[in-house]
Amino acid sequence: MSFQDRLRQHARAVDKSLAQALQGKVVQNGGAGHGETEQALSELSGAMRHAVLAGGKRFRAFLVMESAALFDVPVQQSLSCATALELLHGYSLVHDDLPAMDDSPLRRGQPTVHVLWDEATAILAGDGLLTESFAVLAQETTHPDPAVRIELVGALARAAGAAGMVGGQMIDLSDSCATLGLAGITRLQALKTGALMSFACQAGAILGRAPAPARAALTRYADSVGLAFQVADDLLDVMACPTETGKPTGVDRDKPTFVERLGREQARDKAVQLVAEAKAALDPFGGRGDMLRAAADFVLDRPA
Ligand code: GRG
Repeated sequence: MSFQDRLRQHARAVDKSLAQALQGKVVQNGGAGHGETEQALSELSGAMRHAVLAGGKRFRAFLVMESAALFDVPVQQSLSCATALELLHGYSLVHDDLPAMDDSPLRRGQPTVHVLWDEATAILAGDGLLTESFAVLAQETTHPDPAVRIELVGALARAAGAAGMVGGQMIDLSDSCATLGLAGITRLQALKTGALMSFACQAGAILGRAPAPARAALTRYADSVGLAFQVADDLLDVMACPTETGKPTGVDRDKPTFVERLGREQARDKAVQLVAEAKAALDPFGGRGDMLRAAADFVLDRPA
């Protein structure tokens, strides 16, 4: 099967699983309330569903599914874990788009949650998605062994939290960001974007109880892919238009990016080099790593 067909196949399964994960959650739990209460909870549910179901490439989910496939993990388990990760990714995008952060009116070609609802609903929808993500990860469908589920919960919490994505976002928003050199930008992006990509690949290894060398190889792969993804994002920001990206472009103009520091050509060269490093990290898996190799190529020329 081609990479594009596999990406579509996983995305369809993940979309269905995400819809199930969010089905009736909020309203059922508030069933004792009166009409207005039910209406408020239904708004929250609608905002959460919009945040995750209105598009998305499901690239992180793909990484979970394909890294798990290396170790013959049952699809139901990797799908459950991929669903948890996409819920959490959805939260990060809703909060990132808020006026206090990137203040973006568009995401995935659609109005953002705070535009369609309001800021308070967007904050709560993000909070709801973040917590639901861990509820899904803790379900038995993710893995029958509670020790494996606990390892996943700990790994996702670390990747998403202050030592990972949240820390990266904080650096990104701080004044110190303007003076960052290449090493600083690399660290910022490794936290903000890379940490979740790294979790995606580690999750496959955790589900498959992979030995340490295989885990290390996947970490090297994910680090390079995560950075290449970000360089490609920076290039899209300066080269694509909003109809292509589904979000405003040119927004990084005041921020230090790989493109701003290196220029377009060198930034593209860097992304090409990172993709080659990612593919080389998969050598221990031989032909079984081909889908992940294709995923690294996809990052270079991905649609927004
Ligand atoms: C608010 C705690 C907090 C964190 C936000 C992930 C993030 C941190 C912000 C996203 C802002 C952004 C545009 C980052 C660039 C790379 C990136 C993560 C793009 C969005 O991911 P895609 O392209 O999105 O995989 P889809 O829509 O395909 O899911």
